[in-house]
Parts: sequence; structure tokens; C-alpha cells
Amino acid sequence: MKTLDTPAMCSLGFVLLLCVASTCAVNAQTSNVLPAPRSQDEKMAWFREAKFGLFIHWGLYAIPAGEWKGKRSPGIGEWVMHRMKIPVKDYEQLAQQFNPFKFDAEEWVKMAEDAGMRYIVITSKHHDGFALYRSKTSPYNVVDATPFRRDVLKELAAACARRGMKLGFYYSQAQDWHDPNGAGNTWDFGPDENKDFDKYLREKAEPQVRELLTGYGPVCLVWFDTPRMMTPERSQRFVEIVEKLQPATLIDGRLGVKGDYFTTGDNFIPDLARDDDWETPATVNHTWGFRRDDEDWKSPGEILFKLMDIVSKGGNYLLNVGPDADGVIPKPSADNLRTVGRWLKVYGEAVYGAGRSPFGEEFGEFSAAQKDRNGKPLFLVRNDWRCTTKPGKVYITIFNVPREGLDLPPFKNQIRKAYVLGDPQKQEVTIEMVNGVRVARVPRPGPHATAYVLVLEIEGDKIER
Ligand code: H79
Repeated sequence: MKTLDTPAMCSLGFVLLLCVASTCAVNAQTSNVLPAPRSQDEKMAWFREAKFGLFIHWGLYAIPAGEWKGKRSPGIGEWVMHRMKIPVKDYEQLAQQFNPFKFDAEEWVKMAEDAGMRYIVITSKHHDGFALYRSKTSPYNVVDATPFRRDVLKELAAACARRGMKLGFYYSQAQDWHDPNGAGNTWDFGPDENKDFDKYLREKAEPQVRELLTGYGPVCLVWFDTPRMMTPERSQRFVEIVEKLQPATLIDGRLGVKGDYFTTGDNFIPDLARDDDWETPATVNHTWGFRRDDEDWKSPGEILFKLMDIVSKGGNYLLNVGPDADGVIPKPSADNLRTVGRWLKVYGEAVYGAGRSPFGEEFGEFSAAQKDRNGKPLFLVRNDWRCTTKPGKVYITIFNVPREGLDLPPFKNQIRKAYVLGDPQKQEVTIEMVNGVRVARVPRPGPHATAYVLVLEIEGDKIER
């Protein structure tokens, strides 16, 4: 008995100790910020490693969920106030109903982790002007205006700190449909041109961004959006706030001046690779904020292809979920993300910290005859495989396994070894020369129904063509 009891007692003591230690760690991490990076490369390092992030759109719009007074409001859910021209005095009443009793920050962070995501970006204030944290600047916030009275961002920041997840904040700097001088609300406050926009910036947006960068520990990035009326001077004021308070914090591409990286259009993936740092913000259905009627979820296979498409073109994938008014991330979206995460557990070496494709022909080609909607040559997409790289290694993620073996694109380097990622035996994949083309005899069917990764260990650090 004694010999059985003692280890159990020890481990109980150990667990208690761990709890105390981790509480201390949380306090330390939420009060401190990261040191100033010494170079842009150092500043970008975590972003280049991460590749896959979770976007969360959550706010009062989760209550109407795409419907207002029994009428469907088409389009993206978080735009319901704008779309239905809801007066401030009506829309702000929603705050009194905001009581998401199922909200569990730890669970959200755990979901992101399971999905293989390495950072979270949450709406601290969307265009509707409602702050998801305790703001001294405006009482229109989750603590002072709702029965819930809990600081959502505080809880999320603590959970992220505990689990080692990076956290960033979306902040709508220009549009604010609740403030008489913010951009966008013309139905209550008249045309934007007649507003004292700088009054709004100085008295609401700038102080709120300061609050976000002081009360919530290290903020990995601030995600500004829709830079209406954002002159370079106005934008620069936000740059200075961020740099002064948290010099390691990245700024996205939609502030109004150049940020630390380029942000593509919503749900837009470029046809070809880019050499700069960039990110695609995207939805899992057709809305950002929760809509009751949108259950058209992207499948795990579609998400996985987009992830590899983006990473192979040098970008990051910031994929959104819209929790409902109870605080629950819709189960189908969470399940599909977790399925992607299970794939990444096996094949993640080809993703995290990986560089873009050294090729390009796998993306497709411009049609000589057909035009797209804008009258430009139509890009004919190929989706058989995507390629990522690390020094001395080439990762080919194969989506359509060819019957006759995979024709490798031409390059000069010798191939030292070829095998399938996650194969415990690292069994050789044979490479044969057929009419001057190297053909990899890849397994068919492969070890995974959607896609698997062929690794080529090459002579030299990088591909020479
Ligand atoms: O936060 C998400 C969107 O709410 C935000 N960006 C992502 C990340 C966004 N703001 N503006 N837009 C996206 C473009 C909005 C276009 C439309 Fe509309 C909104 C189309 C229909 C409703 C504005 C109003 C343009 C036409 C009517």
C-alpha cells in the first residue's frame, strides 16, 4: 500500500505546485511585454514560423445572428446593423441581452491548439463600436453594458498565456457605427464628410488601442481594418502608439500606412507566390460573425488545400470562427478544424517555419484564350500538389496521387533520399529517370485519404533550377 500511495501523494503535491507556478506565470506574462526586436527579421520570426492562426469574430451581432425583427439580413453577420440601418439606440439594447454563459476561454484556446493554429486574433471592437473588454474610454463594453460583466479579452489573454498561445487584437480603427464621429454610420449621424473624425480617433480609437496594449500582456499583432479616411498622418499616430507601448507587436496591412505585412482581400489567395510577408484572412462558411442560417462549412479537405496553397506561396492563413450568443464555437466548424489539426500532427513539419515553393508551375497557368471577370487572362488552377521548403529539404504535399508516379519539376540538385513524412520506417520512395524527367514512385493510395507529404532530401540548402 505504502509504495503505491507515496508516488500518488508526490504527484498531487507536484500538481499543486505546478498550479501555483502557472498562476504566477500568468500574472508575470500579462503584465510584461516583449522586448524590442533588433531587426525586422527578428520581429517577424514568430509569424513566419506560425503559418496558421485562428480569427474570432464575436460581439453583439452574435445575438441577431443575421436576422432583425423577423427579417433576414443577407450578407456577413457582423454587418447587420449597417445593412438594416439599425439606429444606435435600438442596436445598443442588445448589450442587455449579452450573457454568453457557455463562454470558456480555455476551451477556445484548446480548440485552436488542437487545430494546429499558432496564434489567435479576436475582435476587440468591430465596426459596431462595442468593446469586448473593460474599457475606461467608453462604457459601451462587455463589462459595463452587459449582464455578463466579464472581461472576455482578459480571460482569453490569461488562457493564452497559460497555454503558450499568441494573442492579437482586431480593432476597427476607422469605422465605428456607435460613435457620432466614427466612419460608417450615416443613418444616425449623417455623411462622414461632416464628422469630426479626428475627435473620434483621439477620444475613442487611440485611447482604446492604448488600453489593449497595456492591460492584456504581450499582444502579437493589431489587426486594423477598412482604413476609410485614414490619412498617412492619422495612421502614423497608431503606429506610434503600438511602437511605444509594445515594440514587438506587428501591424497588419489595413491600417492606412504600410504595416509589418501585407493583408490580402478577405478570402483572397493570390494565384502565385509572393516574396513578402503576407496573410489571407478567411471564413469557414460565408460570414465572420455568427449567422444562424449559414451552415455551409468548408470541409477539412478544402481547408487543408487552402492552407498548403497559402503556405506554399509564402503566406499565413488566418481562419475565422464565429461563436454564437452563448459563447459556443459552432460544432461543425470546430470539428473540421480539429480534423485539419490531426493531419498537421503528422505532416506539420512541412508547414511550420517552412518556406515558399521554389517552383511555381504547380499553381497553374494563365489561359491564352479565356478571360476572367475583369477581362484579364483567366488563371487555370492546378491542384495536384503544393510544395514547401526548409534548408536541404523539399516537401511535396500530394493531393491527387498520380497513377504513373509523380513527375518532379526540373531542378539541378541531386536527391539524397525520398520518403513519406510520418513513415516510421522512412521507407525509400524510388526515383526513376524517364525520358530525362525524375519520377517519384509515390505510394497509391497514400497513407492519408486527402493528402500526404513526400520529403526530398537534397544536396545543398536550396533548390537550384
Ligand atoms: O471583419 C470582417 C469584415 O466585417 C470586414 N473585414 C473582415 C475581416 C469587412 N469590412 N468591410 N468589408 C469587410 C467589406 C464589406 C462589404 C460588404 Fe457591404 C458588407 C458587402 C455587403 C455588406 C458595404 C455594405 C458594401 C456593401 C454594403
